[in-house]
Amino acid sequence: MHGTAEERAPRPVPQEIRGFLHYPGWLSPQEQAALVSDLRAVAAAAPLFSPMTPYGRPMSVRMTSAGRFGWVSDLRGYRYSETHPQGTPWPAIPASIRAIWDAVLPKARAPECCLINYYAEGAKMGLHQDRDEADFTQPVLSISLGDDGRFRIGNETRGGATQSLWLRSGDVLVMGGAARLLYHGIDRIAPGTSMLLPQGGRLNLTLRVVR
Ligand SMILES: O=C(O)CCC(=O)C(=O)O
Ligand SMILES: [Mn+2]
Repeated sequence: MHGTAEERAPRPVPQEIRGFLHYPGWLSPQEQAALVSDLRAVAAAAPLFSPMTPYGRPMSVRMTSAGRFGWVSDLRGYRYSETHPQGTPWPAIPASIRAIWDAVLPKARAPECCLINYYAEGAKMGLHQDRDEADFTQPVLSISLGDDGRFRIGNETRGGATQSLWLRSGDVLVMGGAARLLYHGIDRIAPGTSMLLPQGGRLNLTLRVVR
């Protein structure tokens, strides 16, 4: 033991809910602050934008990405793109974020996209499936930072009973295996529940294997 600042609490054991694996408090407060600083650099190169749905309505969530591919949406549809709407390649996935994927999912392929969603007060994300990726054997890993978000889980088709849980700052959630194609979304965020982001709101990162 070194007795230095490097020590941290053991990583949490996952709680399973409908096949999703929830790791409450995976990241220490120091790790969360370091991620936010890395994300500021990503957003400086690839600014957050408000995607338009293919149906012509702006999403309430603002987005950007890091990695070889970023997720975009406009009147042409949902897809992965090698460039930001401003025309530039996406910045690399920060090593601090990649390290979480490697620690939680040592057997998975390398992530090719880190989608960054910013929820200001009032923003939400309707129930949807993540199915723009080519290989559904590969999980999606989600990291929550900032204010609490109420995450809703449905079924493999629209409708039916749903269940919800609060995702808090520092939580990691793995959507893989039988849960990979379950409908999910964010009902709402709870403003003022975290001091991590000076402007408030919630950041969610999803790491994805695209091809
Ligand atoms: O914000 C979240 O926790 C979920 C985000 C999500 O489902 C997505 O970006 O596809
Ligand atoms: Mn999703």
